[in-house]
Amino acid sequence: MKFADEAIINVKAGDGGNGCVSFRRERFIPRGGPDGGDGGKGGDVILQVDAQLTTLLDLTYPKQFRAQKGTHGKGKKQTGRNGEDLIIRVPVGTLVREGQSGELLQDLLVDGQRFIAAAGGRGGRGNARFATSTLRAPRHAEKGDQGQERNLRLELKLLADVGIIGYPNVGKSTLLSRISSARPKIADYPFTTLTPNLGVVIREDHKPFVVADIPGLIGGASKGAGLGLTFLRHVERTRLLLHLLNISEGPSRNPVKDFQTINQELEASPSSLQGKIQLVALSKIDLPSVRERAKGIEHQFAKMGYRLYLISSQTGEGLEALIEAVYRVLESIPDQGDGQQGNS
Ligand SMILES: Nc1nc2c(ncn2[C@@H]2O[C@H](COP(=O)(O)OP(=O)(O)OP(=O)(O)O)[C@@H](O)[C@H]2O)c(=O)[nH]1
Ligand SMILES: [Mg+2]
Repeated sequence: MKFADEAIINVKAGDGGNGCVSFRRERFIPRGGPDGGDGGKGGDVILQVDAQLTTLLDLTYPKQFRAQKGTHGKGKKQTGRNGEDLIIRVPVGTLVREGQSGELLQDLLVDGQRFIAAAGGRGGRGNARFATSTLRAPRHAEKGDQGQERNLRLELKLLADVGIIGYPNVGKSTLLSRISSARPKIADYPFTTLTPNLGVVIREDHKPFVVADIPGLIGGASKGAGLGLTFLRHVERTRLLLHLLNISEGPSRNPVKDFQTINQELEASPSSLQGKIQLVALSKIDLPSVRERAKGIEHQFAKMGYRLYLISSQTGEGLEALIEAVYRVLESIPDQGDGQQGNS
């Protein structure tokens, strides 16, 4: 499966132009000195953050990015032209990793931020530069340096404040569609959501916050079951997780066990989700079978130290109380990016 939030690209900066070997040839000046110019510098390949972008989709094809070469130096001390830089636009939250080792090279967070992905080669010096009092007619010039080339893995981490997590089909996307203007696909089967959806929650007297609806998780996800944990990196930077539970499938569903299973997967993930604050909500409270069991489940969670929010994305019940709780948590913890950037 191909995800637009990851792209493997090859970047090659421009080679520097060669220096030139040349001598002045003019009438009446029999032994003109060396006048070979320097080669131009090769263009850099630069990644630049563009806040308008939300995906890396544009980079999945083409995969190769080449900046222009510098041109060679010429006689009469003419310096070669510098190659033009190639600018690749990427969304906010792009992580740049070395293609093979996966080593993190840069974390692109701010609109306009730039990272030189491959540095252009230096232009070679022309022979005019090598003239000395003892060597008046140097017959050599430098070749331009080669432009840097490397493979990079780009990953997009969405910068959401809140991540909605839970089993497939519990109503995560429906909740997002209810509290924000996002319109994710909703359907009565598991794994409807294949890539994260984002929405902004706007309420009077509050700073808007961004919610990410993450594809459903299942037991074994850390070992690749279902869609795996690929998308958890999107919630690494969230300040809070909203853990959604659903028991509408009937009494076979044990919400405490579901809650623990997902949390074990989070523990097993390489990302830094352990210990993130979670709000826990039981969805589809409009269904009589759900409401019947809600009280007992509330008690079970209270014993574990969690307040259980009872919500229905269909009727809207409990949603404002949940959003208020989210605001309270967000106001009590530092902004995204602070102290979390190193954990990628
Ligand atoms: N009765 C009722 N049904 C709901 C409610 N919320 C969601 N549903 C239904 O539950 C089903 C699954 O909803 P989704 O929002 O697609 O669930 P999801 O958690 O995003 O699922 P995945 O994307 O597969 O992980 C849909 O048929 C929804 O209409 C609710 O509050 N009440
Ligand atoms: Mg969904």
